[in-house]
Amino acid sequence: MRRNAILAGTVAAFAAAAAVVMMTAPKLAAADKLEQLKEQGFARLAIANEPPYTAVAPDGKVSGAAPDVAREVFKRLGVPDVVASISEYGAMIPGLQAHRFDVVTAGLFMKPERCAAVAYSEPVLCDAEAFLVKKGNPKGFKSYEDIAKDEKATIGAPGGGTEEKLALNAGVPRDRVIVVPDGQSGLKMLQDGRIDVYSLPVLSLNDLKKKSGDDTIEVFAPVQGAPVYCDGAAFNKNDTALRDAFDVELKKMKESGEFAKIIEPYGFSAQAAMSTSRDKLCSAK
Ligand code: 6CS
Repeated sequence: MRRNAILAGTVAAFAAAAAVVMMTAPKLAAADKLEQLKEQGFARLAIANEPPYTAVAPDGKVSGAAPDVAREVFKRLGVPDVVASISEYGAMIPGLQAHRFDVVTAGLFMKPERCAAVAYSEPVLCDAEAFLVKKGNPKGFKSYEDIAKDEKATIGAPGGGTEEKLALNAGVPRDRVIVVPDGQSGLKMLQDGRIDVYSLPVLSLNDLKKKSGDDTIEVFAPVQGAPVYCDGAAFNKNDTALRDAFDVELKKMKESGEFAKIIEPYGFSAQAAMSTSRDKLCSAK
């Protein structure tokens, strides 16, 4: 009889210990994530190479407003460097969930469906949407609906990106929404007449147009009916402790003016990011 009582007690003790481990393990893992990055010496960023949001120079140097903010925040957290890998927008969230990188810092705009899949920081970069079109905008495209109505019109946009979704949601048929891997490809496709419109955020197209030196094209902005979006740094859902630590430093930089000093030379507005919040952007209709 006594032996059974001891056995039952032991089993109960083991069950209680297991429950504690189950409850605290994820938190410990999350808190350890920052320790792991400190030991690793760098954070792995996903970027798109879409200036001025993100850029990789021929020598491999990573810049752009989003990586520059992330580099400074991680430095303050004790993670001395960042390394970046280029990803299509549509592959960023799956890559984050597969732990191929530690954070997406690429202008990945906050939208409810993305907010459900990742842990966003507070807002960093805000921008409206734009169209790159032939000079004079000969077909008069001012909205995604205008493109839907013109049965022959084609629009280029990043695969899995916001502009692709906006075009499809506005009624542009799938076969008239052309996936474009990067800015240079989109520019060339427009110049060659293979698409009628190339859509990216305003600052991206302004940068592309300026560097092209091509006066036969122009930027129409803002696209009518499209929201102004803001991105945040996007973390794996299990890394909310790391995300929270990132937010503490981001808030200090917003309050000190350091945040504005980093993003405003790229053309972004610190005020636009500081006048909204993750909660507002993730609950937007
Ligand atoms: O978040 C997005 O999906 C969009 N963000 C940027 C900065 N460029 C294009 C992309 O579709």
